[in-house]
Amino acid sequence: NSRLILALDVLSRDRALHLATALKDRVDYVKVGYPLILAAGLDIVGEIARIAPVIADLKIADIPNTNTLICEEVLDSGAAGIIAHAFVGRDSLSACVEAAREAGGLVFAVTEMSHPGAEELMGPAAERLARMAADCGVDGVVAPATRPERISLVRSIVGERAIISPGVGVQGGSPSAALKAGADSLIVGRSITESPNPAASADAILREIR
Ligand code: BMP
Repeated sequence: NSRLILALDVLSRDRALHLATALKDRVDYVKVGYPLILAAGLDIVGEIARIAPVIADLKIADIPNTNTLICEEVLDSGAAGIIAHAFVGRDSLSACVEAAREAGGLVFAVTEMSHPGAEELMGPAAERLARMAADCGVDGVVAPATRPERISLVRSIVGERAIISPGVGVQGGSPSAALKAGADSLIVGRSITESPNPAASADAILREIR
C-alpha cells in the first residue's frame, strides 16, 4: 500500500474516470465527495470503485437514523469506506460504524479540520471528539496535515487506529512532516488533479512518502 489517497474533487465524469485510471496503481483509495457526486451523480461512486477502492467523503452529520440511511445508500453504491463528522455525537457516529460493519466497509471520523478557520475550535473539544470516535470503534480519523503537532496529539489519543491526513500541498502542509507526526496516509487533491502531469506529481509525493 502506497499511503496515498487521491481526493478526486473534479466536476466532470470523464475527467474523474481518466484521473482514476491514470493514478489507480499509485493510490490506496480514491476519495470522492460532494463536488463530484453532485456533478456526476451517485453512480460515479460505483464507476470509480471498479477502478480503485473508493472512500465516500460525505462528511455525514445527522441524527442516527438519517446517518444510517445515508451510509447504507453510499455503501450500496460501491464505496469501500465512508467519512462521518464526529461532532454530531456518539449515537450518530455509532450508527455509521454499525452500517459500515454490516456492509464490510470502513468508517473514518472527522474530529478537526485542516483549514484556517478550524484553528479556534481545536484544543480540548477536538481531543474529546477524537477520544469519542476511538470509543465508537471507527477505523480511523481524519487529522490535519497543516498542523503536524495536532496529528501527534491525535495519534496519542487514537492509538493504532488509522490517521488519514489532508492539507498537503495547496493548503500548505508538508507530506514528510505529516508522516513524521504519525499520519498513516496522505489525502491529496489539487496538487495532483490540477497538475499538468498528475502522475508525475503523484510520484513526487510518493517519493517523499518513501
Ligand atoms: P486538496 O489537496 O486539494 O487541498 O484537497 C484536500 C481534500 O481533503 C479535499 O477533498 C477536502 O475537502 C478534504 N479535507 C480537507 O482538506 N481538510 C479536512 O480537514 C478534511 C477534509 O476532508
